Amino acid sequence: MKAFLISLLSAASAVMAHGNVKELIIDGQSYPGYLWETDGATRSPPARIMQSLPNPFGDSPIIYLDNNDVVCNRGAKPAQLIARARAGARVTFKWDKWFDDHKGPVITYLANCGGDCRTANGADLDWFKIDEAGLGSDGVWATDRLMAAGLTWNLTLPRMIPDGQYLMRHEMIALHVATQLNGAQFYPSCSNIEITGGTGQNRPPTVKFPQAYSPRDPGILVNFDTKSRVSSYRIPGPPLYTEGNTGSRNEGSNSPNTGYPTGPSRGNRNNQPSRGSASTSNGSSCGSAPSPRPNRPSQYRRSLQDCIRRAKRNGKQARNCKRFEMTEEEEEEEV
Ligand SMILES: [Cu+2]
Repeated sequence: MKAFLISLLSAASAVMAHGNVKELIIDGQSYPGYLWETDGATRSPPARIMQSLPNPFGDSPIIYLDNNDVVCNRGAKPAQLIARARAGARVTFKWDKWFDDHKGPVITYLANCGGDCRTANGADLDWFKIDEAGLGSDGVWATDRLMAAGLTWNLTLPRMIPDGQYLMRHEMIALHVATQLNGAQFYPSCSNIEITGGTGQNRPPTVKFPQAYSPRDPGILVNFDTKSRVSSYRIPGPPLYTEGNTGSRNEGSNSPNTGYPTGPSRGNRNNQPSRGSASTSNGSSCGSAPSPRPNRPSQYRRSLQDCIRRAKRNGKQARNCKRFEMTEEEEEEEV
């Protein structure tokens, strides 16, 4: 009975409030985010620039990468307002709350809607990364910088892309249990902006979501404990889109350390806590995984089965589930 209660409690804690963007300031103009608790509780939610978040659990993590939830969040519906933004405008994201043990990168992408973003489905679009920060060379995580800046994140829009309507996907990724497969937590949202006045000469290479992320990417399935000093971290997704060496695009951003920062090793490995347990004990509301940590191969197998089951249920092909398959090496390990 006690064990049952404990597992119920930890399952509940896995869906407790974490955070999302409550306001965007674009080119000096303030826009509310999608306020899932109130907007999502009304029959006809007010028009927003941000695609809908689920209610309940609009601020809970996305875990699985084998479906479209990670693109713009669960059940995201196109937003009906569009924020005007000059090319090169400053964008500020204001988050409502965050846990300081939820450490990881802050990443923002754009995708041209090819016309009207009010009917846009993020999974159909072509994305490029316009801002990223992970582990700074000072050893400070981007999420910590965001918290220190009053839960805000700033970036500058590109100046050299074609004018038009874009979906802007902004996310934090929490890595506190990411030593486990499907342990990383994604907190994405997508907002409509219309960029004008750009020079238009660049056509950035693009990726699709959710395919841009894979459960075993080095920045998603990690080999370090975020409670210890981490020496390097590779931000997931495609390379950052940059506009030559003008160096101006990221001015005013609180993410000066772009690229794939590999900070200096900060040594003292002796002080690192044991990695045996993935659960935290420092008062986080979402530190522990919903179930005890199985060894990795059987967890892959379960993810594969989950993936195939979900694909079948949604009438899709299980082709994307291939990435959950074990390597021969891992099969052997399990025996
Ligand atoms: Cu959490």
